[in-house]
Amino acid sequence: DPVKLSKQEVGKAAAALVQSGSIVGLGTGSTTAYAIEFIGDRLKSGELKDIVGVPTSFQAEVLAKQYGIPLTTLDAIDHIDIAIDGADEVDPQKNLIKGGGAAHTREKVVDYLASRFIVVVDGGKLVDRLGSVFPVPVEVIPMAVTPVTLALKKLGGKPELRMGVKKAGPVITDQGNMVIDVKFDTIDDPENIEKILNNIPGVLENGIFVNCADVVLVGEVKDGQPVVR
Ligand code: DER
Repeated sequence: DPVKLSKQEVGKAAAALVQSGSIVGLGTGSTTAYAIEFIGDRLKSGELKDIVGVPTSFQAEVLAKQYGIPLTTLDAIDHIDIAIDGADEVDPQKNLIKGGGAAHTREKVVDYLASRFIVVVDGGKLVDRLGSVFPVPVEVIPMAVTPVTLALKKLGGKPELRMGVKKAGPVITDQGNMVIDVKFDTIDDPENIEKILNNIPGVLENGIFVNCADVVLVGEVKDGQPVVR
C-alpha cells in the first residue's frame, strides 16, 4: 500500500531528526505513530539516549509506553526541543489543518511550544488552499454545541457534529468535549479565521495551525520506491 509505505518512510525520516537528550513532542495520528515506533527502535538500539516525550493524546501516550519512550508533562519541563506531528492539510505557506484525530487542542499546545515543529504527511495532504478538502475541526464544550453550530453557519460554514465510529453518539475528546467539523467554501485568510473561530464563546480550540510548522516532511512513492522530501 503506497500510502502506508509513504507514512512509514516519512515517520522514519522524522524519527531520525531526534537528538539524544531531547524533549520530544509526540503527535497524534497514523503517520506520527510510525515516527513514535521508530524513535522507540532507536532507543532500543542504544543509538538514541536520554529523551523524554510529551504526548498530545491518549493515543500518543499508549504508543509511547508501547515503544518504551519515557514520558513527562508540561509541568516538569521548561521547553520542547522538537515536536513531530501529522496534518490533514498543508498549504504552500506551511499552514495546516489538523484535528482529524480530534486531538488538535493538546497538539496545538505542544506543537506551538516546540523549538522545531516537524510535520509528517503523505503527499495526499498537500493543498493549494486550506479547506479545499478537509473541514476545520472545532472542539466545543458540550453545553455550547447548539449556539456554536449557529455561529458557524452565520460565518458561512457548514457545521457537522462529529459522530463516533466504534462509539455510539458524538466523539468525545481527551478533554471530555465534542467536535464540530465545519466546511468553508474558501479559507482565504487562515490567520484571521483561526482567531474568529477561537473567539466564539464555547469554542475551546480549532484545527487551523498558522505560523507554526518549521519543516514539512512529505512521503511519496515514486516508481514503487518510497521517497521523502
Ligand atoms: O489529528 C491530527 O491532527 C492528526 O495529526 C491527523 O490529522 C493526521 O493523521 P494521519 O497521519 O493519520 O493522517
